[in-house]
Amino acid sequence: MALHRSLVIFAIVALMAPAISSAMEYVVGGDDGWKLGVKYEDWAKDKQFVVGDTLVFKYKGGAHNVYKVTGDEFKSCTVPSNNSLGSFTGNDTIRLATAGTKWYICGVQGHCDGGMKLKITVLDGAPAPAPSAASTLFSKATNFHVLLGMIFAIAAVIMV
Ligand SMILES: [Cu+2]
Repeated sequence: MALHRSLVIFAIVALMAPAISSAMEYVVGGDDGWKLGVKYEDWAKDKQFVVGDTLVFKYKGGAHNVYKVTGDEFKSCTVPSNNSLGSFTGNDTIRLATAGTKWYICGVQGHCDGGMKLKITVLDGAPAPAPSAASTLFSKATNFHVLLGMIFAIAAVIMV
């Protein structure tokens, strides 16, 4: 009986794990957060952002802020008159709702020119074709994970 229960729990965990990991939350800049002196281009380059993921801009409240801008505003470090991201709390969360290129800057005088600018490309929620061998392996592992979960779920049902 105890064995059956643990199998069912294992199956549930195995089935849910890929779903849980599908939406990512990214703290912009990692441990550095959102501040001067961080190369956000370098931070973003090895990450794959998809619709549904979340960006979190972490900074000391009052020291910085975050504006979503256009590509032209990004290039010229122009702060828009409206604040499209809501309040500046130092823990500003942005859900990536649509695919495409997104630009964010700090609106404090001189900070965008000083490097506080982030450009990312957001992909559609559907899994993109894996370009590298490592990614292919990972996606196969995920499929295997689901399959394993299903097998255990079926086995558990039969055994009960
Ligand atoms: Cu700033």
